[in-house]
Amino acid sequence: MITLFPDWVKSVVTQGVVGRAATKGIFTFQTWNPRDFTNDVHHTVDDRPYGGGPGMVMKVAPLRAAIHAARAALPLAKVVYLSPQGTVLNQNLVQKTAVNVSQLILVAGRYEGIDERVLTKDIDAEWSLGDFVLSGGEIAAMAVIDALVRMLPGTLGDDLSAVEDSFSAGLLDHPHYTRPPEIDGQCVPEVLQTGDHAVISQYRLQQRLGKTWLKRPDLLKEKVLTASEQNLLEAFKKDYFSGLKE
Ligand code: 4FV
Repeated sequence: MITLFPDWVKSVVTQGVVGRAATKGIFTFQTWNPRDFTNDVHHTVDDRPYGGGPGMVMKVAPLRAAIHAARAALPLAKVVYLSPQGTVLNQNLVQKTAVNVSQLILVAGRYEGIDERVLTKDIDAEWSLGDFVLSGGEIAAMAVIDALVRMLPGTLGDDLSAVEDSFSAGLLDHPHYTRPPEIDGQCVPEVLQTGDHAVISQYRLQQRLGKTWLKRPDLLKEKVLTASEQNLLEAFKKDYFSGLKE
């Protein structure tokens, strides 16, 4: 990652599931700081924008030199700049990248952004975390790292976890419960306590279909349902609407 805040980023990336994956050698993580590629006494990495206006812009030379150093270490890398103008990240993009990209250089901007000449000459792709503005690209870059690394074999205790995530198979995730079986008058659905895995699997698929219908109908429009899935969803809707009438 190209960042002006390597220590902060390292303190995050070395934690939790992602940190353990790095320890296990499932992926390696390095940072390059444009400030280390400056030649002036103040280690200047930003300057005022041509044409006037608020804020500062990241200068070409230090950023380009940092990207070149990263490319020298990772010659096969795809160079991605995190910005609100990029392709909005989703699970499809994460899965495609996890399968096809072995080296990734994530460029985290600060200030008002980077000089456009870096964008046109040094960047292969622009990705966005969403339609909002952050103070720096690091949080977006760390989100990309987290989403990617958990897709790598061996990162999650059970690689199946990533398979059944929200958005896998184009559906939201099913509800989750754990002990106790009843608390504050709230019970765990009986079906989950039967130990009948076929029935449980059907229940969970129905919940995924129903939740997606309720919360993200746009995803459902993209998905061709099997006859069995359609029946499960219709039964979910029937229960849902009869519950509304009570
Ligand atoms: C952003 C986003 C984002 C814009 C100017 C960093 C900031 C500052 N990055 N998805 N949304 N970046 O807001 O990725 O340099």
